Amino acid sequence: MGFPIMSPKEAAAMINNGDNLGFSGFTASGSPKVVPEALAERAEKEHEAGRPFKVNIFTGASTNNWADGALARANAIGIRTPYQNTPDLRKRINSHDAHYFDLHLSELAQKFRYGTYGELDYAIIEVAEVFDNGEVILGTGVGNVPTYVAHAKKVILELNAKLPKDMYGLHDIYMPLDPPHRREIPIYKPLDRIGSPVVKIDPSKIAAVVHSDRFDGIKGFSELDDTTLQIGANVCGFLIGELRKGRIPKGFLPIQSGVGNVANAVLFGLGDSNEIPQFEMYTEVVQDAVIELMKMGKCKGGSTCSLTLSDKAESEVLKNLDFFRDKLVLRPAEISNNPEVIRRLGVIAMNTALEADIFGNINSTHVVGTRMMNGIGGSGDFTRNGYLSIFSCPSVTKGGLISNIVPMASHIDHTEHSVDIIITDQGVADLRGKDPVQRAETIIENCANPIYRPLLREYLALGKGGQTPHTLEASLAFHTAFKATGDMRNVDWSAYGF
Ligand code: 0RQ
Repeated sequence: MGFPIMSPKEAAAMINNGDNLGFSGFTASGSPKVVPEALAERAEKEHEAGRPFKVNIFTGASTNNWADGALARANAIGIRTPYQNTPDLRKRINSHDAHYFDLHLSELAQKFRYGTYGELDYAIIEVAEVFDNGEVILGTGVGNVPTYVAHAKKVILELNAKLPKDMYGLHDIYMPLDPPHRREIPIYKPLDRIGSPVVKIDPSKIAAVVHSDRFDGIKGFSELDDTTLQIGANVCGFLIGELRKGRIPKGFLPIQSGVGNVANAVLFGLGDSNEIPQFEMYTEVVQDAVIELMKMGKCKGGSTCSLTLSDKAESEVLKNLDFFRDKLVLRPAEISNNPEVIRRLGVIAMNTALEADIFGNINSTHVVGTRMMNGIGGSGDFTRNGYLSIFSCPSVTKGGLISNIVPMASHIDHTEHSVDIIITDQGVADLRGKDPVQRAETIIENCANPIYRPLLREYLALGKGGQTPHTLEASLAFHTAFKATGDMRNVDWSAYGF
């Protein structure tokens, strides 16, 4: 291999204060590990010497504790987009040390190509293999790699010894032309392959190859509790009902499922149900549950942007690639999350909400309307374009101090126009074809926790007309009560003159 081999520290030393960096991967999967960690150490030393040092980081989605975590602890992140989920970075975002803008994941690559965010100084890319002609086999996540390597002045590769060379053939790398030349993206079935198994990098751009040998470092899921299991059962019951009514075709439709314990429970529920036929996924993350469903034969295969697997499941997949190769297609984020393809395939989109309001608007991102949690991620790409768009969440959080069903969402990521179904541990609210008051009634009676139903009914009754009968001065009364007393149940309508 004719490329310069460097230590993480040497590679990090090439990066300058204020540089724009593009990272590989999507979630912790496929994100660079050793170079960002070395960069964070360098930033700490620069800060100790009284010199400013921050970099702007563009990724596929969230990363890992060696990248977002270490760089945030070192206060070395200037601009950050499009998604994150690391506690240390969350703190920096909410204190404005890091300037985060929250973006639909499908949009970042093309916005880069349109020139919206300027140039990339370095792309830092984890690979399973690099060839002398500059072609690389990627690892467990693709994200925005094709665009980043095409638009970076220089590329640093992390060659990860944990990734087998026979990952060749898992990836399907395709970059659409930009308007006005863009044509249809020719995916007609979830597992269609339309691109190349490798990413082609101009060899003259490869400034360093750095060796690494780390798994993605993703923890397994916690035991499913009763609430999560009930949500999973309610989602499955709803889907079976749609199947029986013929509103989902007998052969089923491709599924997208978000990350987290609820998503995992839903997938296990689908696996347990005899009535749900074998299905495919068109999704952005494949979690442990999907791997189990593939082994059972319930899931025939999945198109995804990443294998967001625990280290145990990752190791199992990498050791059994012959079994998984024809069941997995790893695509760039702008294709895995592409609105055109999602609409064409009729994807059933299933995502998690922080809170839903009684009229069907969803807050996925902001705790009590102000503090960023993670970001919208791909939930908007799928929700707006899915055949069926489902949101689930527990009916209450923190032992009942918080109702996840509120009069008015304190921040809105997905509007009433995009949300078909809301599901909690209490039941299912089918919002399709209902006006705002009908939606409110079904959400309160089917999804709200019984301890909050009387308060929500009272709020709805306060409304004095209009198609969406909000009482604006009282619309955030639940959140106000929570901020004042730590318990949303302490709403006092008399404080609003009622
Ligand atoms: O707090 O960590 O202190 O216990 O929020 O809540 O119930 O564990 O749910 O892990 O599935 O995350 C929406 C954040 C849910 C996630 C969100 C508190 C709660 C807990 C987490 P603790 P849970 P999950 C695919 C699609 C947006 C992106 C997306 C998410 C913590 O699903 O980021 O969908 N979605 N992407 O106690 C205050 C409320 C709360 C609340 C929960 N109403 N108010 N706190 N919590 N509800 C992935 C990608 O795009 C890559």
